[in-house]
Amino acid sequence: MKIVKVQYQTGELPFLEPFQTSYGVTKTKSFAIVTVEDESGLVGIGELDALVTPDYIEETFQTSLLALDNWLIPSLVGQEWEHPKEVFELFATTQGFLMAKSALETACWDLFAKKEQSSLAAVLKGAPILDEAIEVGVSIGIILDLDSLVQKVATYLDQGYTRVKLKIKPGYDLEPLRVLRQAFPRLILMADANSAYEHLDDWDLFHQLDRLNLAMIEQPFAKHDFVRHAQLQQQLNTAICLDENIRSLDDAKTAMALGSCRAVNLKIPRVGGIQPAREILAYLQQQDCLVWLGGMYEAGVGRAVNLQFSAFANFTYPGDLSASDRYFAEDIVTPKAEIHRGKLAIPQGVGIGVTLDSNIYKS
Ligand code: OSB
Ligand code: MG
Repeated sequence: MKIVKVQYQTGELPFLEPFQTSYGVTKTKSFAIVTVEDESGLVGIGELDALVTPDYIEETFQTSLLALDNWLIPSLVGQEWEHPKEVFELFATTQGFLMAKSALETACWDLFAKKEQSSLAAVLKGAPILDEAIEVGVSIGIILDLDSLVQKVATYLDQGYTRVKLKIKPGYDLEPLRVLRQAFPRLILMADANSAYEHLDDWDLFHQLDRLNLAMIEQPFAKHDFVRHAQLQQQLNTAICLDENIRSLDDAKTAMALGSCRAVNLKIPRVGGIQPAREILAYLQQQDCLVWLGGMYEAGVGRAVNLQFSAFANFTYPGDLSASDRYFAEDIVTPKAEIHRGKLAIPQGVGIGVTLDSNIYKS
């Protein structure tokens, strides 16, 4: 196949409520929808999910667009490829910009699956997909008022979410987690620190968290620090889960070699696309590491990619793959991801299974 034309358009969706992490507060979702067109005029779509600030990773929405314009789109247009698993390699001379690469790469997978008249999940699996829906979890931002926090969690549990992740930061950690554990003794509960801890003094805190029966503690330390995560993992019964650290298969190998974690939050945009994600998944599963799918507050296109990938991967642990209405009043695709009895339906159409609404760039 050959991509002859690439276009993108940017948009914004306001969050229903601000979302606070140890990095700060986010109020709107910025996204770009990328379209790739082949010689026959068939079009695939992908979503850029880079954040506007360089806190979670170095790449930002603006630098992603710069990389798309200057290096990535020119590397893709006019090149022959047989299968989308080859597309990530076309970007090899450009370092970094994994989220921009993912937007293009996932669009090529959508295009290929559409050409095959198959769902993306079935193309990835090489077999029909039998499941119709997948179990999902929810990521909850910092809510200082603990009664409101308990209320919020209760609402999500009513909607059927089967796992709750709470964002923590120094000064907002043990207490809210204790309160949640007391209110919901059997809840599958985990914490995500987004790299907020650094000092040895914090280690006492982790020993206290270790007694709360958390499913895992995500990314306590800095994003390139494998050694300290390994030292902490050795001391805890609770699994450490890495997010920011894992950008490539090499990172996954480093983490396994050092014992830095027992779980990984895998995000397609963070590792550069579907092909790198499935290679990392296969390697980590073979290492008996628990892998689950994370999120980047995706709009409808990115959310559909995550659903297709989940349908293929058969994750054993529910991901941060909530319904569209967990974040947004409106979305940009049909059908919207909706929760029914704790599960999201896998869209049944070809490719990523959803179509773009015509008014998507209204903001
Ligand atoms: O750390 O997992 C994270 C969102 C943006 C950047 C980093 C993270 C997150 C989330 C939200 O936790 C997950 C989601 O519901 O999309
Ligand atoms: Mg995280």
